[in-house]
Amino acid sequence: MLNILRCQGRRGTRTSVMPVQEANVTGPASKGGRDRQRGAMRRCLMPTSQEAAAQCGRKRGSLLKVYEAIVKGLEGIGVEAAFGGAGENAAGLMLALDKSDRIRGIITRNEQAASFMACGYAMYTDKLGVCFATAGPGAFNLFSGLAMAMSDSYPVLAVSGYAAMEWRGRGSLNETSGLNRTPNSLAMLEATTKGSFLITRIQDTCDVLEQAVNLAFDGRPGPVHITVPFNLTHRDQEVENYHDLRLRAAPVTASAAGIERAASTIAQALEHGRKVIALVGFGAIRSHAEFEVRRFIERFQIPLVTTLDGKGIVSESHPLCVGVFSDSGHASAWKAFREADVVLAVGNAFNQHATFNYHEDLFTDKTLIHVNISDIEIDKAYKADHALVSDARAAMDALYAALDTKVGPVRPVVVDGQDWEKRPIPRLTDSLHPGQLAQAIGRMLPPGAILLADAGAHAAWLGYYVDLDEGQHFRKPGEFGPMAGHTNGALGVKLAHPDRTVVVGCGDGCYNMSGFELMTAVEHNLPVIWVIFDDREFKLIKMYQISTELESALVEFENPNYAAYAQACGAAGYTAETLEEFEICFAEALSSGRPSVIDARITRWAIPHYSPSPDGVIAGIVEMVEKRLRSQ
Ligand SMILES: Cc1ncc(C[n+]2csc(CCOP(=O)(O)OP(=O)(O)O)c2C)c(N)n1
Ligand SMILES: [Mg+2]
Repeated sequence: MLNILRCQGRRGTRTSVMPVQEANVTGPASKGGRDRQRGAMRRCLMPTSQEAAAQCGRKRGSLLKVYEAIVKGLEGIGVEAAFGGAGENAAGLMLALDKSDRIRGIITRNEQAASFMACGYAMYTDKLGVCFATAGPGAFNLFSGLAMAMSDSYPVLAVSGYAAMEWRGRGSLNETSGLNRTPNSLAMLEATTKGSFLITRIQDTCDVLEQAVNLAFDGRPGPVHITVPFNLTHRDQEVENYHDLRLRAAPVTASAAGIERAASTIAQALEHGRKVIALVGFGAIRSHAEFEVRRFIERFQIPLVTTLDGKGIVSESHPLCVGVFSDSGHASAWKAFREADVVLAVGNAFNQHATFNYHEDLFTDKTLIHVNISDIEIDKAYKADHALVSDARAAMDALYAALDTKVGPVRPVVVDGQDWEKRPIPRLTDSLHPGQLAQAIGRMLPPGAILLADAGAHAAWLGYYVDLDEGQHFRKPGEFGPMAGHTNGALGVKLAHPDRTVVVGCGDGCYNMSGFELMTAVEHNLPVIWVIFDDREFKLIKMYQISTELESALVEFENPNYAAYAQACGAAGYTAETLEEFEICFAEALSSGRPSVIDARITRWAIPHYSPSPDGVIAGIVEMVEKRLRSQ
């Protein structure tokens, strides 16, 4: 029995009953400037603690300290980066990371950025994102990233320090026991994770780590937290029972009967000439279902609409691709959705913007087949006629096989309008238009690039005007939606994908909140490109104020000379006031291999494409006016 003060699974996480599998152990991996060998898979050897200590660089016969054991355990499951902040409680972890030749320790300027980077590291991989912080204020700075991992299903481990147990209640520096009016970090971190663990005995270290990491990956992935009391980091505290981590997470797959029923529904619809569409979201990208989705829509000639985050799962120029279905999406996608009789929603949680503020009539007279890895998502916003609780890739594979036996050759479907081909850009001034900026980013984005938007109107410009090719990815800031999440998270993405171009299209408000991590990028030579949509305002908030109150206030601000700032940090810095200037700067940034900031000075006189209703802009405005009149 582990001596854990708090350890709670949440709704939607299941205790795995699968047999223990051997962990995959990768060979020595990249770490700044050191010798690297990558990826050789070997069997989990379960070394004795003395062997482990020897492997960890400590003298033979010595044992592992608590953070050395944690680092060694994480090395064994292929973690190659850990992001965190400095502190006395984290000091041992910083030393252990520095000694590791597999995990690169990245100290951020603010721990919040570390938590976002851990999310970025996990975003498109099947790897654990790791962040850490010292006790108290450092740990509290991790909340935003953990909340993002919680809502966007990233497997993330946060390791934090905790004041010495023997001093609990005395109010020692950074104490967060909840006693005697100290803040209660266990309660707070438990509320923001799938499970939070306090290690009270050093010999529980590996068991707790193993349990936490398995919980992070189990079912719908998410964040977990381990906190290490200061007294366990003292010199006399050693782990005598080190063992490697055994990963048990089993894939989530739907029942054969469920697949059969869903396939029959689609087969009958196709037979009777009813319109079937696929509505695909980020869950399908997380599960690497690109091939399965394309094979499915091509074989059965099913038009594809995506959410903003499902964008690009199949090339947006594919003849069956109809665009983005969201309030800032494409009219062609709204039309295809309106006309559909059956909607196969895959890896999609029906969030507010993807449902036009939970539009009541969205599924009236439609059959909804909903595939999601989490049963919590089923029926949450809209009642599903068929629910498949499954990993998206597994479900698409199984649905294909089942449907293939029921459906013969299908005549090619011509989708009605891909309106982003003729998206007009009204020009009121000569200055750089954000739509044109987004188009240029999309046009110049190299194959395999990852484009991240942050929170704000700029995300809508990018979602609407960028066209992705297969192999490229786009991500908006998710359901928790913190500003700075991707401005900082991009560094984690880049570390996980050193061979892919990573570009952030961020608002100036988002950049101002977090742009100091440019120094982290320079220090670690992480060549991310930040394109700042510089409109000197919180455009999204201004639009909201004007649309609801017909006035706006406190949303405008002045910006620094970002190019000069970037250069002062040792990065490349550019200013672009016209489209031509931007294209030159972006081309240079793409080829420079340096962290780069482009200050794109866009006009304020532009409003992104938006409709409050899938019936279109005019119908949406009428609906809004009606609603307002009804509520008066
Ligand atoms: C941490 C945090 N604070 C506040 C918000 C609310 N918020 C969402 S978008 C936004 C404005 C962002 O401004 P900017 O980065 O300039 O983007 P723009 O809308 O101008 O494109 C704000 C304040 C948030 N999502 N996260
Ligand atoms: Mg702005």
